[in-house]
Amino acid sequence: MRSLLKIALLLTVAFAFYACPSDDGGTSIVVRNELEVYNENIDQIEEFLHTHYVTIDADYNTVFAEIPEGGSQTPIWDMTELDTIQRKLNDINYVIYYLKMNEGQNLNPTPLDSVYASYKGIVFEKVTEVVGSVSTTYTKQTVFDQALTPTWFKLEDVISGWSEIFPLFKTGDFSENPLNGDVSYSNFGAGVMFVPSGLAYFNEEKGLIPAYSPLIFTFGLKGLRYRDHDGDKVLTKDEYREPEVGDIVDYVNGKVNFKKTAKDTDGDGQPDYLDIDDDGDGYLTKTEVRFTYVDGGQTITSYYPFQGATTDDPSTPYDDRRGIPRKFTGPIVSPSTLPSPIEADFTDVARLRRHLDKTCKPPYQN
Ligand SMILES: [Ca+2]
Ligand SMILES: [Ca+2]
Ligand SMILES: [Ca+2]
Ligand SMILES: [Ca+2]
Repeated sequence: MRSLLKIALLLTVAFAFYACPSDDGGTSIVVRNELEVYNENIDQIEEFLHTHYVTIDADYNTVFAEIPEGGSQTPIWDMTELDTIQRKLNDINYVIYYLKMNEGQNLNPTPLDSVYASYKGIVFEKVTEVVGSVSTTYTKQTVFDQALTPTWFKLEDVISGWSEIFPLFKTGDFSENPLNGDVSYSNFGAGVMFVPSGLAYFNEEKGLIPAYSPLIFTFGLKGLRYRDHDGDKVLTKDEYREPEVGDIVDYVNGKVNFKKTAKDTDGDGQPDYLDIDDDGDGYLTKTEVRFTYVDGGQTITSYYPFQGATTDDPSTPYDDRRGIPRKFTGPIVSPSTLPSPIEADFTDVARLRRHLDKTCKPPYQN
């Protein structure tokens, strides 16, 4: 019974991997033991890291080459830019090696946001060639997919390796050439990830990727779009809580189950980033985070950001330093009125936002 269940689970894992970067269908073959495959993959990756060096140009284009006999090149394994993250999936402690060539300087995505990324995907395998009585073994690299011009991806929809590694990088700057419209990017997040097949396509053959192949992705994070999954005007990045140390990260079909670790203010099983009434008080979050202002004689409805700006922009007819307020804490003028607002209600960093506060019911004062 136990082994049947295990087989059923493995089959689920095997057939439900998401495709990245492009899903052109794949062929699944016999399902092998996941731990056995992982151990094999991590050996392949570590051997590659020990035997290869990398050259990187000013745009972080990356080329890997085998260190020749007696060569003095620094193996990737010894580079200070090499780091790891660990993720537990199906009782296996997965390690993802990655190179942080440049962290980037602006914004980083959560695993639920969209990234605008250029990338190159590489598979590698040991090949032995025999000519006469001489046999030579070398590592053959094959680029199976690449996008030199950045492309949009929802990190939720792509292989786990991507949704785990991209949030560790930030976007940079870009400028457009007014003469030809060419966009150039600078100081963006640029790296390389070495992904075991269990966090990619596992037993699927996809185009030039054989089943059970660990993958290398070089990538540049050129832009990102913060998403608002539930359309409640609070960005997912402010509703979703990143797993913290000690959290058990839950996986479904080889993908992080974001719903499990995300915060759920009202405990109704619907995490905040998918809940249109986060505190379960019967009033939509969207109505709890909005405010109105008058501009040119017209009353306009807008929505507070989660966190206000550090300085007020004089060109806007409202105070940009204000974010979603907490329950107002100012004086009660008469027994029939609600507490009046004070400025700290909009700016106190540690405040409980009113859409998360069950005791704070409409009507709201602006
Ligand atoms: Ca939202
Ligand atoms: Ca909820
Ligand atoms: Ca919500
Ligand atoms: Ca509510």
